[in-house]
Amino acid sequence: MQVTVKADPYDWPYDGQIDPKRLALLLIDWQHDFCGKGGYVDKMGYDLFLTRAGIEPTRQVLEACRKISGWTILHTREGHKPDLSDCPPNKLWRSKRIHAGIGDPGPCGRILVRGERGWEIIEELTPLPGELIIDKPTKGAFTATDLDLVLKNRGITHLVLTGITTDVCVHTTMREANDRGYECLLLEDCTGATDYGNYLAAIKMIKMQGGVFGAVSNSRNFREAISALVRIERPRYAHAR
Ligand code: C5J
Repeated sequence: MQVTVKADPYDWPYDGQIDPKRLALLLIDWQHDFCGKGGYVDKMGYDLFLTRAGIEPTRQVLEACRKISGWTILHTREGHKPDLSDCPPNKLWRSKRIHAGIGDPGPCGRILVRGERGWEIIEELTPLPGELIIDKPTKGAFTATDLDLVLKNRGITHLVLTGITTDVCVHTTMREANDRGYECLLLEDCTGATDYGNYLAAIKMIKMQGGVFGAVSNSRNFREAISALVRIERPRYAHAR
Protein backbone atom coordinates (compact mmCIF):
# COMPACT_ATOMS: atom_id res chain seq x y z
CA MET A 1 0.00 0.00 0.00
CA GLN A 2 1.26 3.44 -0.92
CA VAL A 3 1.21 6.29 1.56
CA THR A 4 0.84 9.74 0.08
CA VAL A 5 -0.36 13.09 1.40
CA LYS A 6 -3.65 14.41 0.05
CA ALA A 7 -2.54 17.65 -1.56
CA ASP A 8 -3.25 20.15 -4.32
CA PRO A 9 -2.69 20.09 -7.30
CA TYR A 10 -1.52 16.45 -6.87
CA ASP A 11 -1.28 13.97 -4.07
CA TRP A 12 2.23 14.25 -2.73
CA PRO A 13 4.90 13.18 -3.49
CA TYR A 14 4.98 12.83 -7.26
CA ASP A 15 6.82 9.51 -6.96
CA GLY A 16 4.03 7.98 -4.96
CA GLN A 17 5.39 7.08 -1.55
CA ILE A 18 6.60 8.94 1.53
CA ASP A 19 9.97 7.61 2.58
CA PRO A 20 11.09 9.06 5.94
CA LYS A 21 14.74 8.36 5.13
CA ARG A 22 14.57 10.72 2.16
CA LEU A 23 12.40 13.39 3.75
CA ALA A 24 13.12 16.46 5.87
CA LEU A 25 10.67 18.62 7.78
CA LEU A 26 11.75 22.25 7.44
CA LEU A 27 10.80 24.81 10.06
CA ILE A 28 11.65 28.16 8.57
CA ASP A 29 12.41 31.18 10.75
CA TRP A 30 10.03 30.52 13.63
CA GLN A 31 11.84 33.31 15.49
CA HIS A 32 10.61 35.98 17.88
CA ASP A 33 11.67 38.55 15.27
CA PHE A 34 8.95 37.30 12.93
CA CYS A 35 6.12 36.42 15.31
CA GLY A 36 6.98 37.76 18.76
CA LYS A 37 6.04 40.93 20.57
CA GLY A 38 8.78 43.53 20.13
CA GLY A 39 10.46 41.68 17.25
CA TYR A 40 11.21 42.83 13.70
CA VAL A 41 7.71 42.19 12.24
CA ASP A 42 6.05 43.82 15.25
CA LYS A 43 8.39 46.83 14.90
CA MET A 44 7.34 47.16 11.26
CA GLY A 45 3.74 47.42 12.47
CA TYR A 46 2.30 44.23 10.99
CA ASP A 47 -0.37 42.12 12.67
CA LEU A 48 1.31 39.35 14.64
CA PHE A 49 -1.89 37.29 14.53
CA LEU A 50 -1.09 36.49 10.89
CA THR A 51 2.44 35.22 11.49
CA ARG A 52 1.48 33.42 14.72
CA ALA A 53 -1.49 31.57 13.21
CA GLY A 54 0.66 28.64 12.08
CA ILE A 55 2.38 27.98 15.39
CA GLU A 56 -0.03 25.40 16.84
CA PRO A 57 -0.53 23.34 13.64
CA THR A 58 3.26 23.34 13.19
CA ARG A 59 3.76 22.24 16.80
CA GLN A 60 1.44 19.29 16.16
CA VAL A 61 3.29 18.30 12.98
CA LEU A 62 6.63 18.60 14.77
CA GLU A 63 5.38 16.41 17.61
CA ALA A 64 4.20 13.76 15.12
CA CYS A 65 7.50 13.79 13.21
CA ARG A 66 9.53 13.55 16.40
CA LYS A 67 7.85 10.20 17.10
CA ILE A 68 9.58 8.69 14.06
CA SER A 69 13.25 8.20 14.74
CA GLY A 70 15.59 8.87 11.86
CA TRP A 71 13.34 11.56 10.43
CA THR A 72 15.32 14.70 9.60
CA ILE A 73 14.00 17.84 11.29
CA LEU A 74 15.69 21.06 10.28
CA HIS A 75 15.18 24.57 11.63
CA THR A 76 16.38 27.77 9.98
CA ARG A 77 17.05 31.21 11.46
CA GLU A 78 17.41 34.46 9.58
CA GLY A 79 19.90 36.82 11.19
CA HIS A 80 23.15 38.70 10.84
CA LYS A 81 26.53 38.73 12.52
CA PRO A 82 26.77 41.37 15.28
CA ASP A 83 29.07 43.51 13.10
CA LEU A 84 26.51 43.25 10.24
CA SER A 85 29.30 42.33 7.83
CA ASP A 86 26.94 39.79 6.19
CA CYS A 87 24.09 42.28 5.77
CA PRO A 88 23.88 43.81 2.30
CA PRO A 89 23.84 47.63 2.47
CA ASN A 90 20.54 47.85 0.60
CA LYS A 91 18.83 45.44 3.03
CA LEU A 92 20.13 47.54 5.93
CA TRP A 93 19.07 50.81 4.31
CA ARG A 94 15.55 49.58 3.57
CA SER A 95 15.03 48.36 7.13
CA LYS A 96 16.18 51.68 8.62
CA ARG A 97 13.91 53.58 6.23
CA ILE A 98 10.87 51.93 7.80
CA HIS A 99 12.17 52.39 11.37
CA ALA A 100 12.93 48.71 11.95
CA GLY A 101 16.67 48.99 11.38
CA ILE A 102 18.62 45.74 11.36
CA GLY A 103 21.08 45.91 14.26
CA ASP A 104 19.12 48.63 16.06
CA PRO A 105 18.17 48.00 19.69
CA GLY A 106 14.58 46.96 20.43
CA PRO A 107 12.53 45.19 23.10
CA CYS A 108 13.93 41.82 21.89
CA GLY A 109 17.53 43.02 21.64
CA ARG A 110 19.21 44.10 18.41
CA ILE A 111 16.90 43.48 15.44
CA LEU A 112 17.75 40.41 13.32
CA VAL A 113 21.13 39.94 14.97
CA ARG A 114 22.42 36.47 15.86
CA GLY A 115 22.46 35.71 19.56
CA GLU A 116 19.77 38.24 20.46
CA ARG A 117 16.40 37.28 21.95
CA GLY A 118 14.51 38.26 18.77
CA TRP A 119 16.66 35.91 16.70
CA GLU A 120 15.91 32.90 18.89
CA ILE A 121 13.31 30.30 17.89
CA ILE A 122 10.05 30.59 19.83
CA GLU A 123 9.59 28.31 22.80
CA GLU A 124 6.73 26.32 21.20
CA LEU A 125 9.03 25.08 18.42
CA THR A 126 12.43 25.05 20.11
CA PRO A 127 14.81 22.58 18.44
CA LEU A 128 15.67 19.42 20.35
CA PRO A 129 19.24 18.09 20.52
CA GLY A 130 19.98 16.26 17.25
CA GLU A 131 17.75 18.45 15.12
CA LEU A 132 19.60 20.49 12.53
CA ILE A 133 19.81 24.29 12.54
CA ILE A 134 20.82 26.37 9.54
CA ASP A 135 21.67 30.04 10.08
CA LYS A 136 21.19 32.26 7.07
CA PRO A 137 21.71 35.95 6.40
CA THR A 138 19.35 35.56 3.44
CA LYS A 139 15.69 34.95 2.67
CA GLY A 140 16.32 31.67 0.84
CA ALA A 141 17.84 28.97 3.04
CA PHE A 142 20.03 27.61 0.23
CA THR A 143 21.94 30.86 -0.33
CA ALA A 144 25.11 31.47 1.71
CA THR A 145 24.54 28.27 3.72
CA ASP A 146 25.49 24.58 3.52
CA LEU A 147 21.86 23.41 3.46
CA ASP A 148 22.12 21.70 0.08
CA LEU A 149 25.26 19.83 1.15
CA VAL A 150 23.70 18.75 4.44
CA LEU A 151 20.55 17.43 2.70
CA LYS A 152 22.53 15.66 -0.03
CA ASN A 153 24.81 14.02 2.54
CA ARG A 154 21.71 12.54 4.16
CA GLY A 155 20.20 11.42 0.87
CA ILE A 156 17.23 13.73 1.30
CA THR A 157 15.19 14.42 -1.81
CA HIS A 158 11.80 15.46 -0.40
CA LEU A 159 11.02 18.53 1.74
CA VAL A 160 7.96 19.41 3.80
CA LEU A 161 7.92 23.13 4.49
CA THR A 162 6.46 25.11 7.37
CA GLY A 163 7.43 28.57 8.58
CA ILE A 164 7.21 32.30 8.26
CA THR A 165 6.78 34.30 6.28
CA THR A 166 4.94 32.50 3.45
CA ASP A 167 5.67 35.04 0.74
CA VAL A 168 9.27 35.80 1.69
CA CYS A 169 11.56 33.23 3.32
CA VAL A 170 9.28 30.22 2.85
CA HIS A 171 8.58 30.97 -0.80
CA THR A 172 12.19 31.84 -1.61
CA THR A 173 13.39 28.62 0.03
CA MET A 174 10.75 26.53 -1.74
CA ARG A 175 11.70 28.04 -5.10
CA GLU A 176 15.40 27.44 -4.46
CA ALA A 177 14.69 23.85 -3.42
CA ASN A 178 12.46 23.20 -6.41
CA ASP A 179 15.12 24.48 -8.80
CA ARG A 180 17.59 22.05 -7.21
CA GLY A 181 15.23 19.14 -7.87
CA TYR A 182 13.81 18.66 -4.35
CA GLU A 183 10.19 17.51 -4.26
CA CYS A 184 8.43 20.09 -2.05
CA LEU A 185 5.22 20.20 -0.06
CA LEU A 186 4.01 23.30 1.81
CA LEU A 187 1.58 22.86 4.72
CA GLU A 188 -0.69 25.87 4.31
CA ASP A 189 -1.89 26.12 7.91
CA CYS A 190 1.72 25.89 9.14
CA THR A 191 2.74 29.19 7.61
CA GLY A 192 1.71 32.85 7.61
CA ALA A 193 2.56 36.14 5.95
CA THR A 194 2.51 39.76 7.13
CA ASP A 195 -0.39 40.34 4.74
CA TYR A 196 -3.29 37.91 4.23
CA GLY A 197 -3.60 38.70 0.53
CA ASN A 198 0.07 37.90 0.05
CA TYR A 199 -0.40 34.64 1.95
CA LEU A 200 -3.22 33.57 -0.38
CA ALA A 201 -1.30 34.67 -3.47
CA ALA A 202 1.82 32.79 -2.38
CA ILE A 203 -0.18 29.58 -1.89
CA LYS A 204 -1.88 30.03 -5.26
CA MET A 205 1.44 30.59 -7.07
CA ILE A 206 2.76 27.21 -5.94
CA LYS A 207 -0.23 25.40 -7.44
CA MET A 208 -0.10 27.01 -10.89
CA GLN A 209 1.16 25.09 -13.92
CA GLY A 210 0.39 21.71 -12.36
CA GLY A 211 2.42 22.58 -9.24
CA VAL A 212 5.16 24.83 -10.49
CA PHE A 213 7.02 24.77 -7.16
CA GLY A 214 5.48 21.58 -5.70
CA ALA A 215 2.21 20.92 -3.90
CA VAL A 216 0.18 22.35 -1.01
CA SER A 217 -1.50 20.43 1.79
CA ASN A 218 -2.28 20.98 5.47
CA SER A 219 -1.21 19.69 8.87
CA ARG A 220 -4.16 17.32 9.25
CA ASN A 221 -3.57 15.55 5.93
CA PHE A 222 0.13 15.31 6.65
CA ARG A 223 -0.34 13.90 10.14
CA GLU A 224 -2.86 11.37 8.79
CA ALA A 225 -0.34 10.20 6.21
CA ILE A 226 2.38 9.85 8.81
CA SER A 227 0.20 7.82 11.13
CA ALA A 228 -0.74 5.49 8.26
CA LEU A 229 2.95 5.07 7.54
CA VAL A 230 3.73 4.17 11.14
CA ARG A 231 0.81 1.68 11.24
CA ILE A 232 1.88 -0.11 8.05
CA GLU A 233 5.55 -0.23 8.85
CA ARG A 234 5.25 -0.79 12.57
CA PRO A 235 8.04 -3.40 12.79
CA ARG A 236 10.39 -0.98 11.06
CA TYR A 237 9.40 1.76 13.51
CA ALA A 238 9.22 -0.41 16.60
CA HIS A 239 11.58 2.05 18.26
CA ALA A 240 9.10 4.93 17.73
CA ARG A 241 7.74 6.40 20.93
C1 C5J B 1 11.25 38.36 6.17
C2 C5J B 1 11.23 35.97 6.58
N1 C5J B 1 9.94 38.40 5.92
N2 C5J B 1 11.68 35.07 7.44
N3 C5J B 1 11.84 37.20 6.56
O1 C5J B 1 11.90 39.36 6.09
O2 C5J B 1 10.30 35.73 5.85
